[in-house]
Amino acid sequence: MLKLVQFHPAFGVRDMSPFCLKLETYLRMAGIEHEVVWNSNPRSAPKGKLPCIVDGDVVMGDSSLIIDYLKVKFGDPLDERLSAAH
Ligand SMILES: N[C@@H](CCC(=O)N[C@@H](CS)C(=O)NCC(=O)O)C(=O)O
Repeated sequence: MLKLVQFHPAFGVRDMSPFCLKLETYLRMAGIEHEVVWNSNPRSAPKGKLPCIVDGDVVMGDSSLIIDYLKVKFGDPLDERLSAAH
């Protein structure tokens, strides 16, 4: 199963990083099955920052690049019905 690596929850917030929060929210809204892995050491991530994902042999950082990758792999259930006008 796809793993989302992100910081631990803190101060009642799921993740203090807006990038982690964005990506986890995307995964949940898009209905992509995933497992969250808590990690407080971003140095272990490919770009030295979190979030990152581990999807089989693919290890990828940067929330925007990850969402692009997820759209190619799983389709775009949130925005696929939108046109340039809507
Ligand atoms: N462009 C990246 C930014 C990720 C990022 O800046 N993550 C921060 C937390 S908000 C981080 O891991 N910082 C650790 C550090 O710089 O040591 C993304 O969209 O995922």
